[in-house]
Amino acid sequence: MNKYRQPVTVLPVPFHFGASRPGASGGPEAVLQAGLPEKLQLLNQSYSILPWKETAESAIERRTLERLRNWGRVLAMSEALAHSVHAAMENETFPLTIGGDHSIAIGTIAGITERIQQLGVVWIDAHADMNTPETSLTGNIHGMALAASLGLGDSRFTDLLGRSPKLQAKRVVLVGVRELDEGEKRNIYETGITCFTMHDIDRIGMGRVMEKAIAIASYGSEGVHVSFDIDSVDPGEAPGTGTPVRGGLNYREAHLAMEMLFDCGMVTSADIVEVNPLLDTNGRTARLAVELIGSLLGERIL
Ligand code: B3U
Ligand code: MN
Ligand code: MN
Repeated sequence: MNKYRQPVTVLPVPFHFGASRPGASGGPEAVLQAGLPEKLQLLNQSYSILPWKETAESAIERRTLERLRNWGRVLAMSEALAHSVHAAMENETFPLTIGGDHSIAIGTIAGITERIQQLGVVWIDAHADMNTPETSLTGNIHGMALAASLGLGDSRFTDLLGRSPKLQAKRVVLVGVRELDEGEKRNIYETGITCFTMHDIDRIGMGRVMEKAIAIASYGSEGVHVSFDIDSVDPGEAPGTGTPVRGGLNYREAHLAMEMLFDCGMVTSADIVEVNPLLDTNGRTARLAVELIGSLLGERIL
C-alpha cells in the first residue's frame, strides 16, 4: 500500500524514440512479465493497468532534427501521457509509469504538475538528463528530460500543456550521478538544482544522502515525484539498460532509497524507466525493477 492508501494506476509506456538504441520499448512488458501484478497483489495494493494507446501514425510529425532526434514522436507520446497521468491524479490514484526511455518523464511531470504545482522531484540516475538541444552531444531527448521540466530547451517540450517551468530548482534533487556532459554541468550550476553524485554516496553513505534529498524535495512541497532510471544501479546488478555506467548504486542502496522515499510519506507518483529486455540477462533487470517498486510502495524485510 502506498502511504496515501491510494490505488495505483500503472501506465506502461512502450517507447524508445528518446534514446539511440531500441529495446526500451519492451520495458513495460518485461516488468509486467517479471511479476509486477503479483507484487502489487502481495502488498494488498489495489491497482489498475491502463493499456498504452499509440498515437495514429498520420498524426505524428515525422521530421526530425539532429539536435532533437525524433522530436515529433516524443512530443506525441508526451502529450498523450501527460493527459493520462493528469487523469490518474484527478481520480485520486498514484500514477506509476513504466518506461520506456526517460523522455517519458517530460509527459509524466507535465501531467502531475497540472494538479500539484509545488512538486518536489527525486531523480535517481547515472546521468543528469540536464541537456538542452544546444548542449547535447547525441540529440537524444531522454538526456534532456529533467532540463525540459525545469524550463530549459525547446519550447515544444518545456511548455507541454501550457505552463513553464513545471518545476522549481530548489525542489529538484539528483541522486547517483556519475556521467555528465560539460553543458550539463553548467546547467546544473546555473539552475541551482542539487546533485548528489556517487562521490557523495561514497563519502557520507546512501542513508544520509537520501535524508538530505528527501528534505530538499519535500520542503514546502505538496508532493514528491520519484523518477527512477534503472541505470542508476550498478550494471552488475542491472545489465539490461541502454547506457550502463560502471560504479553505480549497489542492490541495497537502491532499495534503501525506495524504502526511505516510502517512509517520507510525500510520494505522489513515480516513473521506472530504461529497462531494456534486449540487453538483459535472464530478466534480472526487470525483476529488480519489480522489487524496487515493491520497496517504494511499502514492502519491508520485517
Ligand atoms: N548525457 C548523454 C547520455 C545519456 C543521458 N541519458 C542517458 N544517456 N540514458 C546524452 O545523450 O544526453
Ligand atoms: Mn535518465
Ligand atoms: Mn540514465
